Amino acid sequence: MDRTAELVARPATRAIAYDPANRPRSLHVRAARVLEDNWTGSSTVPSRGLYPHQWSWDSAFIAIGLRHLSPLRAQRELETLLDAQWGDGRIPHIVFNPSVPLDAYFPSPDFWRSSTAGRAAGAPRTVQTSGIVQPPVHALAAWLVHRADPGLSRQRGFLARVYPRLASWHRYLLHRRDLGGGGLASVVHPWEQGMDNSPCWDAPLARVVPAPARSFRRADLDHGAAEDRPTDLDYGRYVRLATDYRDRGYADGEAGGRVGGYSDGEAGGRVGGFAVEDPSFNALLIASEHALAGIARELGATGTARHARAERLTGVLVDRLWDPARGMFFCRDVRGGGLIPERSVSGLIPLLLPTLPRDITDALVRTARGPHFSLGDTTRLVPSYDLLGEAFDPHRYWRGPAWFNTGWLLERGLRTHGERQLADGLRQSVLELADSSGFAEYVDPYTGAACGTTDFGWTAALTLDLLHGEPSWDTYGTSTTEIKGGDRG
Ligand code: 9WN
Repeated sequence: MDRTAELVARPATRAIAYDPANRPRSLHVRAARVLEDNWTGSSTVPSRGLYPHQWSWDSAFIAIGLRHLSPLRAQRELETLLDAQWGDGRIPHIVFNPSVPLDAYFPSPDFWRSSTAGRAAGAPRTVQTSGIVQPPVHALAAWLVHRADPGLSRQRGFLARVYPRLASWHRYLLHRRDLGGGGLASVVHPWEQGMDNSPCWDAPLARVVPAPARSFRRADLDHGAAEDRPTDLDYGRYVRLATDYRDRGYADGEAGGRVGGYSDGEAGGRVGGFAVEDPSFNALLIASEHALAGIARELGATGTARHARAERLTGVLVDRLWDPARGMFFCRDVRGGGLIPERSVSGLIPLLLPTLPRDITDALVRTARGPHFSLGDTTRLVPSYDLLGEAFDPHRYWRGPAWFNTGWLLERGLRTHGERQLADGLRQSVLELADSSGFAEYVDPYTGAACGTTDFGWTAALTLDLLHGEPSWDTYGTSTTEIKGGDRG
């Protein structure tokens, strides 16, 4: 039997009971309580203290969990985010809550000035947002939310309303953000990729002249330990990049990224100085493209053209970011040229993709289990960065700690490729650590000790999702046979 047939024929995985022995309340109830407490009435904050607004990829992960509690609220979560979409298709990384004081989070709406600085790019007038983006998990989330209650979804016309917005979001990324000209989307700020201070950004960020520390006030240090957070120098560079992008009217240039501020490769802090093709960002875009195919089919189209595009993009991802010698994907520094030789969990996340060749998925699994990430061995949860890397730090944000969203994505990837035992082990670790850490934002990968904030939205949401144990090949809404072959119309 070939692998596709095997995946389709495999019986549905049943959720494994997680034993919350000696816990006063079940894990499910406590996860639901976090989502309840973080719900604002129209969306969910990642954390009441540290992140008191709506974040883009957080909302997608949160909707994936929320669908098990309230499919209606999960739909609303995504609709609220999409209501803040810009005319050029971008989904902003933060949608600000106007009732939260300006000094509660930095950078605040008066820094981004979306409705004025973003006017030419079609920023909404009535809601304030940031001007950068985050990983495109949204179509995947919309599809999973629909499937939690198709009747309600059809009755509300959920997919028909979100589909054109999601399609325009993907168009924005694949055209306006193809800054390397090779077919993948680039991020223009570390916050866009979501793993903010990953050592992957150290080299491209070194070209950016930091904004002086006295020119801004960090609000994050009011809530988190300084040693768990990015440094002031990192922040200086984040601020410089965002300021320059804003002052250019959030313009991305033309398709191919060869005009506007991007053509000169100029250093010194201009936004053109930072452009990176990241494996996880692009893998999520491709996975979401497969999900859009499922949505298109539900709405009466065939969806096969989108699956074909996703399959083609998987090939581009391999051509541009795969390193066979090291058995994983790497970031490409579009301005500096070449792959960035830092091993990040981002380089394992393409395992999510159903049409990756077998030799690549095998190599990814070997790398995940090997000394750099130690899946199922010396770590309790897969670290965000190379355990043997010089920059490894088990507590500092994305420079080593293990995060629950990446754990969830790898669990899905392992299951997609039939690695059931490893997936079961990873699932169990995510559940145990979410439980013992109080739904931490991230944990020490060796000890599981909580870092950052607790009662974190996506940790609770993805815990719920894993407790519900959905079979993997359904993630894309269709059989892998359709994804891998058939008519390309
Ligand atoms: C900047 C909200 C976000 C996550 C990111 C995470 C962190 C923000 C910050 O929090 O970033 O966007 O202020 O540090 O790195 O992945 O989406 O939870």
